[in-house]
Amino acid sequence: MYKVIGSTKTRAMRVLWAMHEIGLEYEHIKASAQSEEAKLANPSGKVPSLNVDGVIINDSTAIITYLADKHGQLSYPAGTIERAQQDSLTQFILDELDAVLWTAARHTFVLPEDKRVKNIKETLRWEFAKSLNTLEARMVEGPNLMGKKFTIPDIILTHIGGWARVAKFDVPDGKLRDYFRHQIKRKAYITASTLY
Ligand SMILES: N[C@@H](CCC(=O)N[C@@H](CS)C(=O)NCC(=O)O)C(=O)O
Repeated sequence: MYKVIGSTKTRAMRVLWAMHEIGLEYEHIKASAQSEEAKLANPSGKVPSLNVDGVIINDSTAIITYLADKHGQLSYPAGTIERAQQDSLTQFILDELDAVLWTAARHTFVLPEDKRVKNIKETLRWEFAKSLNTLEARMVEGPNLMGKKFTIPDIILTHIGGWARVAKFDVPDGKLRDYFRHQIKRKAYITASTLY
């Protein structure tokens, strides 16, 4: 039995979305970051975690990759060129977009106030915009990042699109906006995003 630990308002949303795309049964522990339940699964107190028959996996990308490989969906098989290209997109999105939004969040409400750097957001917004341009240049004919096949980086990127909107990081009109509009119509996304 799978147990997803982490509220929908966090990166746990990525895991819940993947669960619904694959069609898996799971229990949802709607724990906040730094709650007792989160700390039981991960000493850092971060969410999400996945409990697989008593064994814990931390990190949304590690969890989704495990589920995708195990159930043969949302991913090209390991050892293929397509998988290498898919992983390359995943790493770019994590390094250049997820990390930037996370740094903005840390300096807004996560770090103790005396550790926050003021005015860091201006630089982060600039970096984010630059990375969106790079990503657009890498995009192939869709509707997904890897073309016809919907894969792991689509989940991560689309989640980041929603996060950017909430954090007021601009996504200008263009290929990526159209891409986000398309992805958020997926049934599994809508189902997962209405869980609390
Ligand atoms: N790379 C990790 C990041 C996990 C993470 O930072 N989660 C946030 C919530 S989305 C969290 O728990 N933050 C609380 C903290 O850092 O104290 C993942 O993708 O799961």
